Amino acid sequence: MLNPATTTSSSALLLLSAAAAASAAMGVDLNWHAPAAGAINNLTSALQATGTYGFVFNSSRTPEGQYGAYNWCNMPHVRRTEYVRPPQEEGYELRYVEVIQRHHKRTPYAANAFPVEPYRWDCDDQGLFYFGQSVVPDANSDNKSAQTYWKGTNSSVNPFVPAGWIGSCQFPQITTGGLDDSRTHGEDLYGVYHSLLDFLPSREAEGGDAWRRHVVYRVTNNQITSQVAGQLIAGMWGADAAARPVPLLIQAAGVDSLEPQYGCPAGAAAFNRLKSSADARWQQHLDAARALYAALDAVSGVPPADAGFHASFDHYYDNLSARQCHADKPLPCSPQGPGDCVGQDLADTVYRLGQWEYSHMYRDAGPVALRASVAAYGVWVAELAAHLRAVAAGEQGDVRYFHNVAHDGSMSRVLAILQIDAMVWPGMGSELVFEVYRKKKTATTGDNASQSAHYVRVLFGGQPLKSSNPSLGLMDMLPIETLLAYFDGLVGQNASLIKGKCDGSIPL
Ligand SMILES: *[C@@H]1O[C@H](CO)[C@@H](O)[C@H](O)[C@H]1NC(C)=O
Ligand SMILES: *[C@@H]1O[C@H](CO)[C@@H](O)[C@H](O)[C@H]1NC(C)=O
Ligand SMILES: *[C@@H]1O[C@H](CO)[C@@H](O)[C@H](O)[C@H]1NC(C)=O
Ligand SMILES: *[C@@H]1O[C@H](CO)[C@@H](O)[C@H](O)[C@H]1NC(C)=O
Ligand SMILES: *[C@@H]1O[C@H](CO)[C@@H](O)[C@H](O)[C@H]1NC(C)=O
Ligand SMILES: *[C@H]1O[C@H](CO)[C@@H](O)[C@H](O)[C@H]1NC(C)=O
Ligand SMILES: CC(=O)N[C@H]1CO[C@H](CO)[C@@H](O)[C@@H]1O
Repeated sequence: MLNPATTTSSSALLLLSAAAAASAAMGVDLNWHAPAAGAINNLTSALQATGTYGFVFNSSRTPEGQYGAYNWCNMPHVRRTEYVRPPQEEGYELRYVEVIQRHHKRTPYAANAFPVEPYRWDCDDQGLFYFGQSVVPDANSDNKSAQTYWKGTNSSVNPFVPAGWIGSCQFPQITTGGLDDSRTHGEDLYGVYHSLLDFLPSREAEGGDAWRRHVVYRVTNNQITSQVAGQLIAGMWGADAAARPVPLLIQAAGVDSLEPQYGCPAGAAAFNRLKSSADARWQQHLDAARALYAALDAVSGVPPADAGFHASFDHYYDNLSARQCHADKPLPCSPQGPGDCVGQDLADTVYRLGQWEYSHMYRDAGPVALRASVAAYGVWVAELAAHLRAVAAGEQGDVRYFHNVAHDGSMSRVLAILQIDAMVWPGMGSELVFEVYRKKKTATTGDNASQSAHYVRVLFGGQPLKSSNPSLGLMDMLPIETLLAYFDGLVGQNASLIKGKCDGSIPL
């Protein structure tokens, strides 16, 4: 059988050189540039500092006056109170907004449970609504479904006990606190893009029909993103959104670009390598953390041979932080020795190492950190680029606002591709906003302005994102052509480079 990778490689390479040449012609730099050196990507601080660099890990509420600071439980997003409007006298007119966010706080994944969990985690105060219903307009009123929801249960007969967490929640599911945060997030977005800027219509306009024309919501195949979307949309649009159905776009399992789920062996191999002994810096951090691992294993009962818990701090980080974000879930104690508990210092060290690991994987590991993310997330970037291109061409139709609800792996890869100067592990609800502005024609910009006067502002945590790549820099009113040339050079228009980068027929 012919190997499609081999047969496509010469045309794929042509695509690659064409894309790179077009970007070079624009003077756009496609290279990786190192992030700034700081405490997060300094292994000495990760291991030896105390506390968490002022980052919050124990509440969705960021202390008054500190909004914008990192809060793992509920990351900052755009809000009326902090939002910085572009200078109006310069004539910037907002044309399009695309948001990508991580879901809000949740129960841990089952895989992150310790062998014996000391307490239950119940979710009886909410239901996960799940049903099919006709959306044909006539049928909708006649044949509505019952409002059915999942109620976690266990049987007094079933002798099998689930591994890890015990309780009526799904592991994972968005907790009631996470639903509250999702709702506030939606209210805040409405506060900026309707109340402050009058860019989106009011909730009431045209009896609630106006906003539906202008907005699109998209989720991944992981149900927790739909759980967030339900509350977020109700937070944005109020009672009407809660009363009448709202579609959520979702791509097919196995190819979903938002999660991402499409197969990308070369990207996965590159990620695996930078998290292995082949990467000296990575191995050095695991070696340096031996004593920490021993202490954690002793309290949790996780076997030292458990590969998942010892390949990185991801599992310990998730297991501990999910508890601390929920006030009634204390840090765990050993089931063997009462009083032998995970202390806050130990948890804080795990949190610092988690930050170090994300900075390594997505930024510090070198050009491979950029290239692996480009392969693994290039399809979504090309989708975003297509939206931006349509806006610049005045062909976006009615859609003004596109909101993606995704995961930390999604956010991290976008941040890697944008080459954020100070990488963090994107916490719950973390948000990136791409705003497209058109500069109104004025006497000084001349008649040709409409052809080229679109600018992009990228906000992370509500503030303009600073990139280490000199072509992107502070992403505050970047000419749209620059960002498109950068994206096209890396992923190709319509993601033309990504299948090749994933199957190995185009070099990463
Ligand atoms: C890392 O942090 C340590 C301790 O604060 C400091 O001595 C060292 O200079 C830092 N390294 C770099 C590369 O900044
Ligand atoms: C949360 O952690 C901070 C330190 O990061 C601490 O000062 C504060 O008391 C903690 N809050 C709660 C409710 O435990
Ligand atoms: C409603 O369901 C019934 C079956 O119970 C079906 O015959 C009917 O066509 C449905 N009505 C509409 C409007 O879809
Ligand atoms: C303005 O547009 C005209 C017609 O499309 C073109 O000939 C001219 O070169 C443009 N000027 C600039 C400065 O781009
Ligand atoms: C990308 O896809 C769109 C829609 O199918 C098409 O119109 C456009 O020509 C394509 N662009 C390239 C460069 O292939
Ligand atoms: C801890 O986290 C890992 C990774 O998310 C997960 O596989 C495991 O089940 C979790 N264990 C507990 C007890 O939460
Ligand atoms: C494993 C588990 O959750 N067991 C619970 C099943 O429900 C009974 C009450 O009906 C609880 O007592 C068990 O703890």
